[in-house]
Amino acid sequence: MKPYSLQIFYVVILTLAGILLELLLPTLMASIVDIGIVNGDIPYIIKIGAWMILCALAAVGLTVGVSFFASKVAQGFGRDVRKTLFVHVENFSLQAFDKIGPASLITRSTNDVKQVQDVLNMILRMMTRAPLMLIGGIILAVSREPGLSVIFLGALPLLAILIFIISRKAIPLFVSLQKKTDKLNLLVRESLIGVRVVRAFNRVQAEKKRFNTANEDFRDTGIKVNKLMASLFPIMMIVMNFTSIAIVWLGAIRIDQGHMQVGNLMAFLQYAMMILMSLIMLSMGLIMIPRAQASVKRINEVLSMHQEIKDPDNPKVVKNGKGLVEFQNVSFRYEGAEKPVLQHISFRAEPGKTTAIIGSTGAGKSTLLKLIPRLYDVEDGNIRIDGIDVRDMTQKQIRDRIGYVPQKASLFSGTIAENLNYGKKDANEEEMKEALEIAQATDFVMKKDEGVHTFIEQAGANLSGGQKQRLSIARALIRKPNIYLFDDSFSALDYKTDAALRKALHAVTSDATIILVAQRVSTVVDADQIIVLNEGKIAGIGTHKELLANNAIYQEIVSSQHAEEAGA
Ligand code: DUT
Ligand code: MG
Repeated sequence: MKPYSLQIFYVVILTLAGILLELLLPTLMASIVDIGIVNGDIPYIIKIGAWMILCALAAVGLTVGVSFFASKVAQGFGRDVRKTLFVHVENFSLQAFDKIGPASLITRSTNDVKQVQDVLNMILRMMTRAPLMLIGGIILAVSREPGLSVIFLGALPLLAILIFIISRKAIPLFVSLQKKTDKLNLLVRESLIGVRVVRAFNRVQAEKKRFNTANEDFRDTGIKVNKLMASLFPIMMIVMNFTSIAIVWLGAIRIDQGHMQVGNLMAFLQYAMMILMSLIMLSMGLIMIPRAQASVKRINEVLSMHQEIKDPDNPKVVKNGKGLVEFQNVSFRYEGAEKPVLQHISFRAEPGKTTAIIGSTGAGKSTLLKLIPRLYDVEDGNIRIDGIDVRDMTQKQIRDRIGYVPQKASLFSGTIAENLNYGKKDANEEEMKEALEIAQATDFVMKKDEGVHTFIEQAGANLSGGQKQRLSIARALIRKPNIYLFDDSFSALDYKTDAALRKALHAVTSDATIILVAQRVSTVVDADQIIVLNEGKIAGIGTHKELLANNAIYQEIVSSQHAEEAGA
């Protein structure tokens, strides 16, 4: 809030001025009645009346000003928090990211921030106004008619007790409402992303039901909260109206006895209403604050998640490194998993050579690749690039040298060129063409009217699986890194394209270290070394020939694929 101190100061000053004017009104009215009407002095009535109109108009103007500055502060604050959250989440370790999950992260950085922002706006407008009004009202009322003020001794504690009871009930409901928003978000997100699967498996009805359950649950809690909040106002009105009755009654007796004037009673009544109204405003605020607090807690949970993967204080710098990758006794487990995914992995992937990793699904191949750019940190052992532990380098330094093609090609909405720019920020058209050529993507890109400026929909929805994969390869190639990581990147390509791509790749990446994960034996046969991964452990390392001669698991993979091809 610090950057907004000046605006907040304006809010307080304008509120104070507005309240002074409003507090003046009943006093002016009292003098109209007690002096103007009692003496039949018409010019006096008109003069004071004009003052009253002026005060009222000025008060309106000031309130507009208050709203203006309050909105500016609240909106600005919301924007700042969203920005901080976004930047923080982008730098998050993936372990932390997995823990909260994208659905909740989206709710937290939109809906929760909005809650806080709204309450902030309300605090600025009402919570500065209400206490000032309360104090001013009490001073003026008591100084005017100390005798009548005893009524407040009854009304105020009663109101306070009621407010306390209601807020005690409402606050937990607000917290659970926020959790249910998360759940709704999760379900909507999941079924929208999986819409094709949902339809293909005739799960539309089931999805509807799943969504309806969550939706109704949300509604029920929402209704409960609203019922409670709705009961607040009538209860307050009852207290207020009975207070007015008591004031008029006692006031009438006092007027009858000649202790008080009519105008005074009218003014006192108005001050009493101001006092009670400001109490109601305060109580509304007190109920809204816990609601925002629930959101604040959720936001802080994200902000306080420290970045588990940190750059070292004194990073080592690689000079003229060729891209030698070494695993030394590496073990790794995902957060919360009981069994490690990888155990005692040791191997060397040398520059100018291709290291292939093969193994059944779930063997840990993708996990192994993710450890190299430090998307996750190893649990045990170490990974070295050119002899330096990856944890002793800055993440930027490591990643600048790596071209990673993930198993699931993820593209961003934008043009093909913009997507390639993720690989290299300032790549020119020439470089793009070259990368696309090697990735065997030229054909389909150039077929499009706009070439590299063709627009790609969110997540590459308007491309085929193989096209996405090839663009994702081109994105890695354009960086010209020392180390290439291909995670099953040729799986969606037909045999011919697969072979052509690998041939073209070979020509340009002759000095680089290539580590590729593959399912097909045909993709790995030419590799300089093949690592057979089985349930997170290395079951054998060697060339195709060597493994074929003496590795049972490799033999099994080869024979099963031969059988498949023969069958086809
Ligand atoms: N796993 C997790 N969390 C993740 C990713 C994977 O718990 O974020 C588990 C699932 C699996 C194991 O780790 O049991 C290995 O997964 P990986 O993706 O490394 O397997 P793979 O060898 O790449 O399988 P595939 O050939 O299906 O790509
Ligand atoms: Mg995988």
